[in-house]
Amino acid sequence: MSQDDLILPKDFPQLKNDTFLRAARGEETEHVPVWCMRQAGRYLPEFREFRAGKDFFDTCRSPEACCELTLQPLRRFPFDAAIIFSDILVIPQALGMDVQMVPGKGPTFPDPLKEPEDLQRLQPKVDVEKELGYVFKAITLTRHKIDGKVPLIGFTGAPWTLMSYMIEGGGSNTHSKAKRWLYRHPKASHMLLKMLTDVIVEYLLGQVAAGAQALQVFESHAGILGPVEFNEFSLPYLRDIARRVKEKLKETAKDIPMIVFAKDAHYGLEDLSQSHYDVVGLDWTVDPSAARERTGGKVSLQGNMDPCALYAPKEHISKIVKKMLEGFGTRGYIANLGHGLYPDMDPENVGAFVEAVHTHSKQINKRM
Ligand code: 1CP
Repeated sequence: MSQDDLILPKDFPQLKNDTFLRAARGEETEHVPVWCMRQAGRYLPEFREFRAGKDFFDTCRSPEACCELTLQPLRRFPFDAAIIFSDILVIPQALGMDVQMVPGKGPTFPDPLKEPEDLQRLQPKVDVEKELGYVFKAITLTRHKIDGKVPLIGFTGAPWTLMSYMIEGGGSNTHSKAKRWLYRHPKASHMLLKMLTDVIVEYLLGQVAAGAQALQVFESHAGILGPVEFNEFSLPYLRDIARRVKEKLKETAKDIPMIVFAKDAHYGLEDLSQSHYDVVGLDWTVDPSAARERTGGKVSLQGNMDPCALYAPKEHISKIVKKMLEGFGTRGYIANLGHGLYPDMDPENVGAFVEAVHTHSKQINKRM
């Protein structure tokens, strides 16, 4: 038997905890499920030890390494879902761009897109299986190794967020180079966004075929857009992705919940709740009960404790969690942070967060 035969996407172990999937569909659960964005990350000493001395994207290209890093947080905490270890910037790489992870600086594009002519440098027709097959292998391997403990989430960056990295060449406070394109080159911007959307749809379908049991789309840079630009350059593509992925999955009879996380796009909450996603992820700037009211029971909600609340003493974390649960209610709700964990966070406090979600939600459910 070859190495590839060992990780075929079939005969996966039976799922033992489907709380996360049921909450995503709005069904009743005994407790509120919880996971954290960046749960596989540098706040864990075992993560730092494993990653030490290795190139970030080399790690992403190793299915065994991605599997190990995905499983690490599950050995410590009773999370109700796992997210595959990878990065959103593997898509610009698949389109032919060079992206490096520079320690202490973050992702860096040595040769970012500058003018619309630069679009010609991108691969016009990406062979997703060939360019991103390593992510699919990581997902399949992890589905086997996770042994049905919890569902595995696949993910992608959304078109606008990826476009902004491809033009900025890395992280940015203003995103003014990328926004310049929206105002000066709207046609080329739409061309690029459409190109990214097509690759993303195939990429997500490939992740499901490989074994992903839910999908999250990260529009991390939504907040840099105003409502008008969001409605023109982000929302239509987010919608198109969910519509096309769902349409295709219908043929396979697979029910895969889709989550959209458009950070800081509070103005877009009503629209996001009617954009074919099952779950809308929220950052911490949105009040839980107001979010419920504005989304009118059309979707499940995910989020949204301020990650920095994890710096508080454990008893205080417990109180914050209780209030958050009371605001969202315990049905159709997945607890998470409003953004990813930071490297200096104490794993013990992450544990306290998870425990508080489980304990308080069980108590609230008992009272009902
Ligand atoms: O060496 C390291 O470990 C670097 C830190 C790191 C990690 C752990 C990066 C660099 N990426 C990741 C993994 C990662 N990235 C995951 C793994 C699964 C998990 O959550 O546990 C996920 C889902 C991502 C997604 C991602 N990458 C996003 C969307 C989520 C978000 O934070 O808004 C974004 C914006 C990125 C880009 C990125 N990758 C890494 C960094 C430091 C950044 C942000 C850079 C910036 O814009 O300043």
